[in-house]
Amino acid sequence: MGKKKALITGISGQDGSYLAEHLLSLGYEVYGIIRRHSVAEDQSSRLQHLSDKITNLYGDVLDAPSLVRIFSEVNPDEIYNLAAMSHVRVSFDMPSFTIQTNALGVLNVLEAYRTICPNAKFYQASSSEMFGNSVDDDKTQRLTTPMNPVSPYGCAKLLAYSLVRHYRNAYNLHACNGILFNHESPRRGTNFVTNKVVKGAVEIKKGKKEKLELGNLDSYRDWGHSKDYVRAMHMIVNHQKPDEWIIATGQTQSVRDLCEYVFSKLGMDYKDYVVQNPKYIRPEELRYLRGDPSKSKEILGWNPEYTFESLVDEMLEHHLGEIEGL
Ligand code: F7E
Repeated sequence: MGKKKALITGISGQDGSYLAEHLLSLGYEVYGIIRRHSVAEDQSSRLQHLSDKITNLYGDVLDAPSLVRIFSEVNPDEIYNLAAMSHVRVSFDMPSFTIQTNALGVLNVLEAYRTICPNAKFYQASSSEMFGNSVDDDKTQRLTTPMNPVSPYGCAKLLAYSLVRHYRNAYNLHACNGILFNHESPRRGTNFVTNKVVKGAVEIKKGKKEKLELGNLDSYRDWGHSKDYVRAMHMIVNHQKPDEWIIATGQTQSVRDLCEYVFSKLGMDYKDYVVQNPKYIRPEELRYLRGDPSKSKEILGWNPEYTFESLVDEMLEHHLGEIEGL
């Protein structure tokens, strides 16, 4: 039997690059869809070390003909739909684009899947942002917690999630939803709060910056490592029954806890440097996330290797190295 073929939309993102590495290590042939960018280097900067091992094809989830061409050409065994406009605050500025990409784009992908390669297995990158401010009495979100999204991003992800379930049932497809809580790494964009705080604190430590401007310090997130979460994606797709899964650590920290940890690791007090800028406050905020991953642990055997501390330490090491290298 030849190698299994995996097709990843959004391969140029944080998760796409780690997933490509993981699938290569398992012996897969990896194909990715990338959008054209005027700076060619920017469209695949996270993939440079893999360039001779993967095949990237130009396409876009909003361009249905490109999906038809690519799905026919590759004929994948597994499809990972990670393409999205992934920044929640930006989704308030670009609601229509967000909903087109994160919801209608998924519909385009599902249609190409259903009509061209219905025997493939499909993974959809669903998100804890779908819960909005719903939380169970024990301060946890689980599969039964109502979903009441509070951002254009969350609304679009909820529509996509529902479409995946509908396509599974209506057309008997092996289509799965992974509801992933926040997951970070040194490859995280620096406009997400973890990498923004780590990079900002390192720059302050090195005298390259005086203040760090943030929004709401009192929201809580369940932060894991992207490397652990892409392993879960593969397990989800390869479980015998297509289903919904929560991937989270079960721990929660506030943005303030994050600042305290990062600055104190560098021998500083965050209160001397962090200032609030209203421009980073969201029109409606998801205040608290803590996921219950027990089903994924019990049935898939998934377990995260990183803790909050080892995740942040790895990000710190990365940024300290970058600055040293200047
Ligand atoms: O914000 C607060 C902000 O942008 C986390 C995406 O991967 O996870 C991510 O969405 C928290 C929020 O991630 C700043 O208000 C304070 O409460 O890092 P974030 P997110 O919005 O939780 C979910 C699961 C996804 O699916 C998304 O794709 O931090 N916060 N001050 C700030 N956030 C940012 N970005 N910048 C600040 O200055």
